[in-house]
Amino acid sequence: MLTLRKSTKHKSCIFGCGSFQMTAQEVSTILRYNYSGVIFLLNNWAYTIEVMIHDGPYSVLQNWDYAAMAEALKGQSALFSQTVRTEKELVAALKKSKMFKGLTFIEVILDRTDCNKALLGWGTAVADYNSGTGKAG
Ligand SMILES: Cc1ncc(C[n+]2csc(CCOP(=O)(O)OP(=O)(O)O)c2C)c(N)n1
Repeated sequence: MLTLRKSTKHKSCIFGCGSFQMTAQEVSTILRYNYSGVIFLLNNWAYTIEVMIHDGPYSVLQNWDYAAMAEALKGQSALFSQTVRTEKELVAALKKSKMFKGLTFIEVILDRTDCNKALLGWGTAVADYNSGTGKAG
């Protein structure tokens, strides 16, 4: 997260909700140092990489209110925090962010199984291998 260093260039980073739940407190540090840039939080409510191998209850995440959480960490620092559900909302949020001097936090709501074909294929191959029916290995 600390790649969001003070800089004249606009930096951004992208987090999955699963990895974010292990490192969320770093947003507090980023705000404390008044770093600017954009954090995109991709919220698909799950460890989707695990779901693609086997869809078990242990891959479900407690669905935090991520945008509100960033607000709670704000203190005296400048923060623009927003949840978006559509491309239109995302574009509007990015337009606002361009005018904003401070940290932008955008929570992007995704479908639980929204992933690319490569991950889908990889998950199936790993699941086959794990069950002993696959050709991998
Ligand atoms: C340092 C470390 N701790 C724990 C894990 C276990 N782990 C594997 S996937 C994952 C989270 C994935 O969830 P997310 O970031 O939401 O991405 P998604 O799979 O939904 O695309 C975690 C914590 C890891 N890979 N590395």
